[in-house]
Amino acid sequence: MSVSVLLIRPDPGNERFGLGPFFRVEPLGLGYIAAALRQAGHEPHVVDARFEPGLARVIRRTRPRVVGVSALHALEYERVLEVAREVRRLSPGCFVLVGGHAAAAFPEPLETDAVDAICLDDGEEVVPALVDALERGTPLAAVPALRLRTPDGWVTTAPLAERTGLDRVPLPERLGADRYRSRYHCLLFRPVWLVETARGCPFRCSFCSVWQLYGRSFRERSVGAVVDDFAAVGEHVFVADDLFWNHPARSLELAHALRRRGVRKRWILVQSRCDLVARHPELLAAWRPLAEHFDVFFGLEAPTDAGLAGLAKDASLDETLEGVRAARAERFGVTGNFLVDPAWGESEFHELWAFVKQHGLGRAGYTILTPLPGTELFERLRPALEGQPWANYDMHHLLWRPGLGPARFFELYAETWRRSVLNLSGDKRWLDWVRQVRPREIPYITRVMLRTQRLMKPRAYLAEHEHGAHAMPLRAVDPAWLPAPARGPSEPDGASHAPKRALPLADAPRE
Ligand code: B12
Repeated sequence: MSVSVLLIRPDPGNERFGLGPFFRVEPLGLGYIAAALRQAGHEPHVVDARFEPGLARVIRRTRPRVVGVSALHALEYERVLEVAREVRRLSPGCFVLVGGHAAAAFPEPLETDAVDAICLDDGEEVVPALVDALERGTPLAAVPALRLRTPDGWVTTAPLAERTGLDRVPLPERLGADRYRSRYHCLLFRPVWLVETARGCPFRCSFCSVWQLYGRSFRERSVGAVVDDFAAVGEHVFVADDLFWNHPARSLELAHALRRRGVRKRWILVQSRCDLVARHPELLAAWRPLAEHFDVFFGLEAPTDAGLAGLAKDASLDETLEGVRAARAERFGVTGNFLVDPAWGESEFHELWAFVKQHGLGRAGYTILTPLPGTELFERLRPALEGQPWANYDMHHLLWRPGLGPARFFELYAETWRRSVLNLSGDKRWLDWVRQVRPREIPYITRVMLRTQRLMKPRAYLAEHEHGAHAMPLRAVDPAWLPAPARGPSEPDGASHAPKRALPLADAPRE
């Protein structure tokens, strides 16, 4: 029998700082789960609560037996639990399941009475298996990759026999997301579609929770499925892949297949590494014709070799510069992110500003080094982080006492943002932004740009830090808890499928 399953993308609620207001994209993970449920004969409903808040009405409309709530970011844990509690109150008979990156990487905060199970892996196999078990009344303990609430406490079921192949569900169901399509945007571009061609990353950057969840594995969707997806979506595409172009031969094949199909978009954004494109400029040349505007978001991270090594980036500053140069040579828009460490003194800020200026990196953004749950860094700093609200894990809040003290730290952090193109009193003015958009988008881009100005106001950060809804005193970090600088590359998952530092990426075996 077909089971009605409601899949909810909650409103994270905390978007005063950070990327949230500038990038709103569809819940693609729920689209893949919906497709898997449809394949299994069930009736999925995807609801984006950022644009459709009334849960009571949604539940009346969809009459679910199972409600799945997505927890993509750690900053959303508290909101996810609020949604779960509301579902319980409105529909006590529903089974409440939580899943998504943050839930799988670190389920602990979700283990409450409001939740029945937490998905510890990707959802394409696990969710239909769980729904089938509920429908048939078979033991849930036999469903893989779950944290399960039982009368004896929370238990973990067996892991999936192997990582879910991405072709198991080749295309997402976009029916749900299409109801909100006009609301999805990335800065200037609207509406936006999210497309996934591959999942995972073989590198081991200390601040990232993705490789730690997926054991440095890297999975690819088949070229045919990706081409069908690209051909079906609209003119603005954000590629969700953790590391685009990781497999050069397949990336070239994909570019050629897309060109043969006549795919050409108005805008594409991908996320990649500088060292990768520095070594494979032919990928840039092959992909550039596929869009009128093509942005690449690089993990720039640090302006020095020592800084990169301290983050286990396994790349050099020369490679950063070569990657940026290669991308610019092919007329890619170069964006990216630097990490700002709360341990910094004045000189590290000045070093960053000088680097950004020298290399014209005004389109980069800046985030505060944040120990994400699911990382080793988080485990090390745990004693100092105790009690910090999850909503503050948005990379724009301090979670422990900075070396310079909060007031001076925020002054310098805001000053760092003032050096970006988002600063309307900097080199790029409001009129320059407006000239880039279609006339009907002018009111919208004006609103977005006004909101971004908060990133440049030290007083805004300080007010948030001292009196914000989630204000919490900061503890000092014992230097012994901080990671030792740069060790040699360790082995992923006990296997040997991660690229060694000296190997060209083309030779890196994949799962
Ligand atoms: C797209 C994306 C965004 C989008 C928003 C996405 C959205 N829909 O709202 C934007 C660009 C806005 C964004 C912003 C940020 N992001 Co983000 N984002 C991603 C990214 C790159 C891809 C997610 C995705 O769609 N993947 C493709 C789909 C198909 O996969 P999926 O979502 O994982 O879904 C599968 C499973 O997770 C599971 N699943 C998903 N939902 C559910 C629900 C249920 C019920 C179940 C059972 C299973 C399940 O099944 C799905 C199918 O297998 C991830 C990287 C990643 N690997 O997760 C980072 C990631 C989630 N983001 C991250 C971060 C840190 C941020 C920011 C804080 C960064 C910043 N600089 O400000 C901001 C926060 C914004 C805010 N205030 O809310 C971190 C989160 C780490 C953490 N533990 O919190 C990640 C993991 C990146 C990283 N390398 O560390 N992000």
